[in-house]
Amino acid sequence: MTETEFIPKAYTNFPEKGKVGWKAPSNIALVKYWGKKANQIPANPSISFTLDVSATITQVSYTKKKVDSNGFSFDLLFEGKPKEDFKPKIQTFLERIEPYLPFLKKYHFVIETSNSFPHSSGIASSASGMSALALCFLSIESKIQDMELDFFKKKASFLARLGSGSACRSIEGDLVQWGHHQGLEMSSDLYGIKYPFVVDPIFKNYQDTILLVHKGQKQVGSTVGHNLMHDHPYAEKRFEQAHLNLDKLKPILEEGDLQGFMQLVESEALTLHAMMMTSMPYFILMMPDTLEIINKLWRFRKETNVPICFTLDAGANVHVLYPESVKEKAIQFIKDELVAHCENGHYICDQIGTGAKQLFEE
Ligand code: 2P0
Repeated sequence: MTETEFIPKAYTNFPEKGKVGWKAPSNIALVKYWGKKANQIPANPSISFTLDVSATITQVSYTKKKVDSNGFSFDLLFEGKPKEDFKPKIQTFLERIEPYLPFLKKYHFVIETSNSFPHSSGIASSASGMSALALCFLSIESKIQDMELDFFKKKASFLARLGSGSACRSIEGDLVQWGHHQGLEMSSDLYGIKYPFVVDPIFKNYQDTILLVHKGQKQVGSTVGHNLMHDHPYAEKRFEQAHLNLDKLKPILEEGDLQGFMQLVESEALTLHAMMMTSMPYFILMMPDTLEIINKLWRFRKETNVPICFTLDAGANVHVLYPESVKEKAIQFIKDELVAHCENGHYICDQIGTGAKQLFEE
């Protein structure tokens, strides 16, 4: 589909008011998105596990304005309290999505949002936050104009991408691919799609224990981070590698090849960090505890053969990934050896999830 296909036909009916609510999950990339072009177009394709526990709940009340005005009108409450510093990001999001949701200036919105994970946990909330908000606005449009479920999911992902790239992978479960890739004809730079190939059951209930090594603000925001890939000496090779890794991942997922999976996922995580270390300016986003965790995990895996591996986001926290069949052993190891490296001993037990859920519609 093209961008213009997401522009609706002229509306004929506008409800006076209503309220919608959605819960949208976070996601963790296996092949990473790092680098983008104009209009939130990714420099390379990526694939992620949709999470389950880490999620954002958003509800949007809408009331038709008495007098048409040219601007957006909204109040924002985060965990029950007005949150002025989130407003510019929402304003930019509304500006970007307005061509595709031309009803937005007709209403006043009250947006109430909260996260299932602590805001200052260093866990990306932009993916779950922007996908929940995109779903709320699209639900309102679906009351003005009918749409098919398949189109709804694509458009929700398309809109979420305009808020935050990785958010477009947070609409559906359980594996989502975003970005055009030759190996998957229906893939698109404009939205994420549910991974359509055969996946071995070993990957079905995969676990993700998120070790919160550093809960503070991220050292490098995503805009600065993606921009580091412009004029980066290794950018082209890295983008090529992401395509190759998606090709390699297909038989790994199909055959339940855990060794292949662990190797590819860890290499992707370290490559992401290597890109940040070799850019100008350069950053080290891992902390001493991040490295301690990685070394202990490798030692444990070598000694026990338990198939447990790690991945990283653009920060110091570690996502420990393993199949459900070794959950007991993995959790014991995490508690005995890794939790000591977490800030205040905090970690989140998450797993693969099935995607966003509508909570209500009034
Ligand atoms: C990912 N990350 O694939 C990569 C890996 C972090 C590390 O996408 O600027 O918040 O909003 O499009 O999606 C984080 O960047 O960036 C990210 P924007 P986003 O999950």
